[in-house]
Amino acid sequence: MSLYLGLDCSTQSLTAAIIEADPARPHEWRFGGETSLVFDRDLPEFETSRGVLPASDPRIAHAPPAMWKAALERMLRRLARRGVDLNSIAAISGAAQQHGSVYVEANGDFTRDSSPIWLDSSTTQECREIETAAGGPQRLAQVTGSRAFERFTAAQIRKFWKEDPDAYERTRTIHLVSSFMASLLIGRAAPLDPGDAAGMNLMELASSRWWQPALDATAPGLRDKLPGIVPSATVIGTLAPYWQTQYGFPPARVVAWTGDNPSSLIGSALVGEGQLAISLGTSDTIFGPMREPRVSATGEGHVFGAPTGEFMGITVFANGSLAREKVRDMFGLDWKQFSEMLRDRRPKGPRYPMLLPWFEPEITPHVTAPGIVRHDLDEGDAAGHVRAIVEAQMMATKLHSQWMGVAPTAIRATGGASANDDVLQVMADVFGAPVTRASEANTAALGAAIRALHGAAAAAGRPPEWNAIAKTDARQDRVFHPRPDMRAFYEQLLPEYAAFEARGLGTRMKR
Ligand code: XUL
Repeated sequence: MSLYLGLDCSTQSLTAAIIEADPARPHEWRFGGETSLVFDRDLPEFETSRGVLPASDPRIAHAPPAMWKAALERMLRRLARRGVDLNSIAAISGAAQQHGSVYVEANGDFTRDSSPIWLDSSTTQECREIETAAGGPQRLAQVTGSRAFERFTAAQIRKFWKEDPDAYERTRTIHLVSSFMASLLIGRAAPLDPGDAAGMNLMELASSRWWQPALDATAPGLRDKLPGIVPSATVIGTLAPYWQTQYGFPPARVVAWTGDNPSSLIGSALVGEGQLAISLGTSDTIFGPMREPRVSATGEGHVFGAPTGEFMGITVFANGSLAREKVRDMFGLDWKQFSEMLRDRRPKGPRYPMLLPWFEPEITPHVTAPGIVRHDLDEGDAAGHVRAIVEAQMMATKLHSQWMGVAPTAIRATGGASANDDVLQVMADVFGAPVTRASEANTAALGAAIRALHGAAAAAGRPPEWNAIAKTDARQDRVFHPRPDMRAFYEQLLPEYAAFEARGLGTRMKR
């Protein structure tokens, strides 16, 4: 038996998942367990809150790259000390929060101590400049898969170049979190994969190559500072001698890292068009595989590369777990009480209480000035708020994923909050489709382990079929079916919610 290690460097934690497989029968792999380091708790010296550095401007969201580096060291040490049979580790891959950028000098020092991450929304000006210079938002979306978005790396790089041109000049390589972590593993600059590179507004989706008009629109000399782009299944090197001498790891193969969302696609067993997953994490995301890149005309979502070599569509909502936690804390509830309130409250009357979930700047729809917006909802109504926040999130998810053109017959739920049965029941009712929850909570880390296995087998000349290797343990699945009365109710409520959202946007600065 060989072991395959998948790492996920997310916003708040670093997780390692292990699967075991006989390399001759890769599709019969078994889950071997996972372990996590939580940045705020386990690396308190970096003083982050939910993995983010404190900032007085709510639009700024940075994290220290030295924290991700320290977490990787700590995780590999932990695996070595916990008696994992290191010599059996055949391959390693990983996933990371998307868009965040790491600026490194030729000697490995950082030219920027803090990395802008996906929660940053401070680059509206740079987005407009890039869109204009690259031929307009439609053109940029057609070629790169997305209009310019604040958190996408191009706008962040442009802002850095404008604010600190000397430090930009000194920067040898601009990595994404994924290629930065992979570089630490192989001991030299690692390339990107098309899944994560598509989150920069700089790559031509059709060819997986850097697109010169977008590079020119972003900052001078950028081409020379970017890593290469290789197919996701590429073995990019072996574990560097440091890890071998320090902890006794073998020279295991390292497969290119990707973004957490492309990785979750594999960890959620989504390889055929028409399947969708909803991940309830720091951000809520809805995503699914796409054979051909169909770009959102309204700018609601993005197309990224998928680890299978095809594409994926995704819409991201910044106010995910954070908004659910805000409502829980506003009324001093625990999760059990939150769930009970969600379960008990039945819709009644023509005036239905609603809430817009914009506690922090929102990505979809674009909201730069956050704040609570209520409709027929009393400030002191705890149960009303609990129901309204979850319903609003699910209705927004449905509304803003219609551009993908997929009417899902089944939805796979992942992410921390998918552990909550009552949240998944609302999801099934709003979407009018059965929702399946798999047993493995961290689909990005699992997807990375599966990608390590796939990449190693492909390098040995036996690439496994994706639909045979990307699987979950169906015996552990739990399915939530839509309730006919609630499904009908939400079908009626959806246009009302859409109108409420449009009114809310009028007062909350839409793009
Ligand atoms: C994707 C996005 C988030 C991060 C979260 O576009 O911004 O889902 O990847 O880690």
